[in-house]
Amino acid sequence: MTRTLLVAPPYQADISSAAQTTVGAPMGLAYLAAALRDAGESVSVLDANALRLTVPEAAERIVRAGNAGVVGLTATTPTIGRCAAVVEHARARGFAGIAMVGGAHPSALPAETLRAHPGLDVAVIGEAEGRIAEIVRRAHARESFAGIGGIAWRIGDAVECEPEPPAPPELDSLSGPARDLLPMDRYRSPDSRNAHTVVATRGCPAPCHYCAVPNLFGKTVRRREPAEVAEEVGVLVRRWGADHINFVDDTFTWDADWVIALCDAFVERGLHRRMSWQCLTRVDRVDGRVLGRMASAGCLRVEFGIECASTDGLTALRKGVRREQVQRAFDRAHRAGIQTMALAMVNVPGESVADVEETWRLVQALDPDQLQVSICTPYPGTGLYDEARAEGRLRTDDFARYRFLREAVLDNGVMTEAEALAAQRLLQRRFWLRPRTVGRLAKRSIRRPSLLWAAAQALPAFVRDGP
Ligand code: B12
Ligand code: SF4
Repeated sequence: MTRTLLVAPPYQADISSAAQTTVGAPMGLAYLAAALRDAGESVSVLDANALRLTVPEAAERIVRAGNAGVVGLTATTPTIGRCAAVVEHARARGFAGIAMVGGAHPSALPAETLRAHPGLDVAVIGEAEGRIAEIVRRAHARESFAGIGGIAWRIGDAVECEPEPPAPPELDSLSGPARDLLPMDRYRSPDSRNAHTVVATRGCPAPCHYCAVPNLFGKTVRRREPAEVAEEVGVLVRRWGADHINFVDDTFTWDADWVIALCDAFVERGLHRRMSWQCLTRVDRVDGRVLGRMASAGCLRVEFGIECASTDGLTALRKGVRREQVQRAFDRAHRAGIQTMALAMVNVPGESVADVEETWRLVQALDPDQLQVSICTPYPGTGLYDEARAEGRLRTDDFARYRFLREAVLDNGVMTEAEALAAQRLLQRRFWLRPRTVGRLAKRSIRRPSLLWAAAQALPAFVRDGP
């Protein structure tokens, strides 16, 4: 019988029509499951999202799993309410164990999370591999969590909180993610029906005002050994049939020498012939040499956060990049033969509808292969959230609405909510319906039929609700 069940709540239906064509593994839970197994704990993972379960169905699985003594859920800001709802439904069906949450949202607002959701008992702050076995042991034994660090817990009507987590463990000392506990046949992306996620680094030193990553993973980039990463990719290819890898690191190319060593490790093992890969990075952390090596090691696409075109907007976001650097990075990637995805933003503090037009001109000049337009959203754990809250510029306290592709919860001081939403849709539609984008997609679909499948999946919702 499973004593501990880790749960990823359902959220797929809430993200954009285009984003829904990607289903990714809950990597945090997979790492935690491995750490628990190492400690001899019997653990299972329920990826309710990939399995497309509803909240009551997920709760039913918790109860059917033999009523695990501890349930641990992973939460971002828009999914914290969903996590609490899963627990409530499970309790209504007889679940009497300890319910804990971790992830970006509880890490930013641990005590508030417990106060807002009486069904939740424990909120864990930051990376938890080093502490999870002890937390779970104490939860089963119903002992106090005092002294663990980086944790909030409920005692009767009160909430105790130890806000400082201990330093996270070295990444190479962690056991690899317990993929055998995940529904591996469910993970896909537009590029492949067998696409899998890898985490090679954690943390980011950049000062971006809107980003929760430095709060969650710290302000230095911690990297795994390139050979270890290549071994993990090799297992994904051989054991799980992966032919596309999505590196979800936030600034994959922070260290050029590390990237080159990783590319060499792929090539030495012949992996570049068996899979393609993509990553996310900053425009000021790539040059022609690195991009060239990435291309020859199988890199299909790089995603760059371009945010917005106006200098004032970039200053408000504290992005720390200039427009010339953005253009240079896209030109270099295209010259190296790597596709690009531009991650743009509207509703940036102080931005007007005219500024959004400027962003559209920038997008046209960059000529990316793909575009995602977010609506600037103040997530807890960011400077933007603290500032917007202090200045009364949050349009709602309902965290379920903090979905950066669907809602405009920040009053940016200039645009109305309707204008911000319209601006996002306009940019997305202009881009995705332009003949150049459609033509490229059609051409690439000949080599990658999964793209056609993804387009067919996304199209009805795209036409109905917008991107
Ligand atoms: C890949 C990714 C996605 C994928 C999700 C794939 C998946 N299956 O999870 C997609 C594209 C679908 C996505 C969507 C969204 N994402 Co996202 N995403 C990421 C990204 C880049 C990597 C996630 C990851 O794998 N991290 C690596 C693992 C190891 O870390 P982890 O999951 O956080 O887990 C560790 C700790 O948090 C903790 N922990 C986590 N869960 C639990 C549970 C328990 C019980 C315990 C004890 C501990 C614990 O321990 C883990 C191990 O150390 C992160 C940024 C980042 N670097 O993490 C953003 C990030 C998580 N996303 C973010 C956001 C905002 C979203 C969206 C809300 C955007 C939107 N569309 O509106 C949606 C929400 C969907 C959702 N999952 O809730 C924000 C969250 C901020 C916040 N306060 O909520 C982040 C931090 C990005 C950012 N720049 O700010 N995302
Ligand atoms: S947006 Fe990207 S570069 Fe900026 S802090 Fe977050 S992860 Fe780092």
